[in-house]
Amino acid sequence: MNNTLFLQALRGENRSGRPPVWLMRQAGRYMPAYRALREKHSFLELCHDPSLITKVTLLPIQEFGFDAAIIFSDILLIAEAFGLSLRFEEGVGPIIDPPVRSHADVAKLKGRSLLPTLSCVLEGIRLFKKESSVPLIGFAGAPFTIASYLIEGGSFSGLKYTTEWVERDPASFQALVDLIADYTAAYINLQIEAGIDAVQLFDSWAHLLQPDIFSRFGAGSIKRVLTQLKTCPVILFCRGPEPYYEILSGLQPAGLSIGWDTSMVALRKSLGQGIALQGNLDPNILLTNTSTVKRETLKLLKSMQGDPRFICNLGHGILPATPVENVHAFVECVHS
Ligand code: 1CP
Repeated sequence: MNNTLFLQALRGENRSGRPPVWLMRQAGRYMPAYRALREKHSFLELCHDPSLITKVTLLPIQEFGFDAAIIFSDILLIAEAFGLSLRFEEGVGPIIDPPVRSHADVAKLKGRSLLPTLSCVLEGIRLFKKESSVPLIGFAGAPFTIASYLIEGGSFSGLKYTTEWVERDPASFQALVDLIADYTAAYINLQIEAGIDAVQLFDSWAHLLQPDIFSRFGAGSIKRVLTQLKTCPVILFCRGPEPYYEILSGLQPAGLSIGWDTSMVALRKSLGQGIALQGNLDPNILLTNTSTVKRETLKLLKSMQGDPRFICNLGHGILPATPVENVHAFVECVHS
C-alpha cells in the first residue's frame, strides 16, 4: 500500500516506476469476509449503516493493500433521495418503484432534499477518514445511467423505455437528465465536504447510446455536473468504444476509466499526456489462475510502463466468482 501514488497519478506526478492499483467493486461478493457480513445484513442494510460502510470499505484494503479505497455504497441509492422505493432482489437485481416514465413523473422529483436519506454515506466517509489515511474515492452514477435505471425501473436488458422517451420527447428527457445532474453535483459536493479525495462518475450504460446522442444527453449532462463541482479530481468511467472516450476527454476530467476492449496505448497516443488513464484488465482474466493473471498483468504493466498518469485497475467491476488468490497475484504483480 502506498498512500501517495493514486493522487500523484491523477496529477501526472507519479515518477515512482509503479502505478497505483485498486479495483472497481473491490469490496464485494468475491470476498469471504463480505459474504459473511451479508449473511447477517441485507445489501441495503450495509449501505445505510455508517459504521458498516466504513468496515466494508476497509475490508479489501486490509486484505490486499490497495492504494486507494472506494466508499461502499451504490449508484442507485440516489433513487431513495428522489422518494422512490429501491430494493435488490436475489437473482433479479435492483428494482425501482414506481418507474419514471413521463414529464409529470419528472415534476415529482423536483425540490427534494438529499438529506437525511444520503447522510449515511457522508457519515461513512467521515468515519473512514478518521480510521484510515488511504485515499478515498467517492462516487455517483452519471446522469444518463441513473436516468435509464429510473426509467426502466431497475436492471434491464435493453433501453426500451429510455429510447422511446428520447425519440418521443427529447426536451422532457433533457429536463430529466438536467435535474439528475443538479442533484448529482449537490451530492458529490457533500461527499467532497465530508472528505473524499477523488470522485468517480459511472456512466455504465453510455455505450448503448449512439455517439451523437451520447454527446448530447450523456456527456452534456456530465458537463453540467462538472461545472457545479467544488475542487476535486474527477475520473469518468464508461465502457467505450474509443469515440466515447474522445468525447469524455473533451470535458477535461483528471482521468478516464477505460473498458477492457479498448487499447490504452492507442488512447494515450490519441488523447495526449494530459489525462490519467485507469484500467483495464479484463475482469474475466481474474477468474482463471495465478499464472495467467501474472502474465496478463505484466503485459498491461509493460504496455503502460513509466506512464506517470496510469492507474492500474480492471476494465469493469470484479466478478463475484473471482478467487481471492488471483486478486493477491494481481496486486503483488503490480506492487513488485
Ligand atoms: O448482493 C450484494 O451483496 C450486492 C452486490 C452489490 C455491491 C457489492 C451491488 C448491487 N452494488 C455493490 C456495490 C457497488 N456498486 C460499489 C461499491 C464500491 C466498490 O467496492 O467498488 C460501486 C462503485 C457500485 C456502482 C454500481 N452499482 C454501478 C456502476 C459500476 C458498474 O459496475 O458499471 C452500477 C451499474 C450499479 C448497480 C447495481 N448495484 C448492484 C447491482 C446488482 C446492480 C445492477 C447491475 C445491473 O443493472 O445489471
